[in-house]
Amino acid sequence: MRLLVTGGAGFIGSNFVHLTVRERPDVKVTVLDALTYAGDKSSLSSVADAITFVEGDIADAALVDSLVADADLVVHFAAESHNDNSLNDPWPFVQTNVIGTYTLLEAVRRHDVRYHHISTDEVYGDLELDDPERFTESTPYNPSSPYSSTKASSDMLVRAWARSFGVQATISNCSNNYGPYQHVEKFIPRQITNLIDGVRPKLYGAGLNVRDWIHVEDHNSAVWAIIDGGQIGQTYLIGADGEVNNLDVVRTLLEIFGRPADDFDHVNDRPGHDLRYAIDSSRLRTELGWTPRYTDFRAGLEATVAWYRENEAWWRPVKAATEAKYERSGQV
Ligand code: NAD
Ligand code: TDX
Repeated sequence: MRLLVTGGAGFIGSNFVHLTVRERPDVKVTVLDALTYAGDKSSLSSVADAITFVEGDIADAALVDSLVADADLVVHFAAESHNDNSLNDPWPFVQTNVIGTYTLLEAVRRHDVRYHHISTDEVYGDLELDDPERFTESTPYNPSSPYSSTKASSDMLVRAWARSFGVQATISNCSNNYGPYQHVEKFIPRQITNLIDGVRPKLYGAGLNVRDWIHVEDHNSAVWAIIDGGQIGQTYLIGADGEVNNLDVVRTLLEIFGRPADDFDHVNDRPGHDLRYAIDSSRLRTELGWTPRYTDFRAGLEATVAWYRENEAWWRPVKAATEAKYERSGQV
């Protein structure tokens, strides 16, 4: 099978490529990635000989057409992915997440290629802390940020292209991922690398916002389960029952680093900050028999801390610039 992975030099995409090379030797992988600030080719260095890497933009229609023409399956991870950036400058989010997805959809339509669309639970908006309901495949869309609204837009395009043009598509909406190769702008790696540097973690507001954490390996095993057995035209929610509030994440990290429980700073809250995400992944579990393997969050965090300790050469070059960007935006 010839597989085109967009965004394969990013966090989840690079982990997906590693998993695929490891477990699916019959799959011929091509990665298309623009190597934006969030992409790093070195995330793929250990599999470089096993894949083809193309540097390019998913909104480049001619390039996308030629790559899709040579593929049996497209898995689309590429996106502008960080909420804080989307508040400072929304345009790249519209360009990549909306126009880029449109460009891919037109190509898979022309060449009748199977397409899997990677999306987020943020398209559903947020929940109250005490709401007994969780997001399901039928929860109405209600995105809050420029990031999540462009992801919601891209999902809508996929649904329309599937229904109107018969594109062979599936969609997955996953909760917050953590694990190796995540950019240090994101919450968990930002705090881990701060702690390695002896800097206090930075909590937005009171820190009571809840995220439904899933290890990136579990996200990617679910994506393969959907590719293998998912119904065309269907949406699947991916989650591992990992609800934790940000304050507890920081406290656990402080414990792992042997630091006092109050050794962190409260900083300015994110405007429009979603309160809680929570996923009901029953469809994925009952229909496709998927189960997560990394269900011990503390153990997963310890392994992630170890990875950042052992791979300083990977993150160190972008740490100072990332913190400078936070300084400039006033979100210190
Ligand atoms: P990331 O920011 O780490 O990586 C994005 C990758 O896409 C980078 O390699 C970047 O260079 C590439 N890219 C950006 N614009 C491009 C363009 N125009 N053309 C080609 N490549 C481009 O993101 P991530 O956290 O790995 O997220 C991957 C996907 O998963 C996204 O679609 C995101 O919405 C979705 N998602 C992420 C999470 C999460 O917790 N990180 C959760 C659910 C869904
Ligand atoms: O320094 C910080 N301090 C802090 O308290 C940062 C960077 C974040 N936070 C908070 C904000 C959120 O409540 O931590 C939580 C997680 O923040 P992010 O890592 O920025 O993730 P989030 O905004 O929840 O979005 C993530 O999950 C869904 C991904 O970035 C998205 O791509 C994905 O769709």
